[in-house]
Amino acid sequence: MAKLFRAAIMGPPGSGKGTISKRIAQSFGLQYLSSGHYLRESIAANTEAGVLVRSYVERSMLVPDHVMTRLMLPRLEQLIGHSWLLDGFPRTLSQARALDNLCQLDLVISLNIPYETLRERLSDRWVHPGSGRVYNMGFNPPRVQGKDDITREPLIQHDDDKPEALMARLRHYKDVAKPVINLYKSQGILHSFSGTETDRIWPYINSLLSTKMHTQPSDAVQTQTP
Ligand code: G5P
Ligand code: MG
Repeated sequence: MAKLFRAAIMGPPGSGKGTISKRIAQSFGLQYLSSGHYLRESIAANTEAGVLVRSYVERSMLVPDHVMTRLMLPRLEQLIGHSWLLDGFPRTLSQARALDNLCQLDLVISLNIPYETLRERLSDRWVHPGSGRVYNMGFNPPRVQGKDDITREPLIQHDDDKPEALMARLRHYKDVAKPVINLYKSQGILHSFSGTETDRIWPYINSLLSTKMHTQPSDAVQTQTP
């Protein structure tokens, strides 16, 4: 039986976590869990928890740790026996510790993308609210301008992708991510990738995962980052 593989991808808003996660899930057959997707799903359901979540996401603030762990950990518990990839969780040290209590990650990918690149990308980003499908008017535009490729419903721009919210998100991200990155560095599972284009970073991540997923931990090789 293939070895189980558990990974997480970290990076500031707009760094390409979602784009890269989808490529990883497709190429390596991992289950893909996105914290942003589950949050938007709970907002759309308009439950009591969803109303609370909305109040944070709309202000570009991190959702409290206990809400996040309650949203994510049960989903992971259901995936015992599967390989998976987490996008956007854990984001704080407290979330990372809660995850650690449930299982040990094999690998963490951290994306370092310059601020100017993030700003350009996010101001060009549109989503289909029903499904969470994301488009970029330059990088992956919809087939019909302003319309979702599958449903043809209108695309919208999230309030938290607008410039005033963005600057605050990026600053906050760095402060909160630092201890999480240090934790995974100390565990020897952190791999950082820097660059301005997803298509140039992707081959390095692809080759890292090919190596890691087909190698036992005892004979794992050290991977170069670009
Ligand atoms: P999310 O949904 O996790 P963010 O803010 O972390 O949101 P986001 O915006 O989803 O991150 P991403 O996934 O890192 O960005 O990037 P992406 O969507 O793949 O790419 C961004 C855009 O750039 C897309 O349009 C894409 O097509 C384009 N793109 C990608 N690569 C390239 C390229 O090479 N070139 C070009 N030109 N374009 C490219 O979280 C949302 C909110 O939920 C809460 C927070 O409030 C957060 O703000 N939240 C949490 N709160 C607490 N704890 C947690 N764990 C939380 N998780 C989420
Ligand atoms: Mg995302």
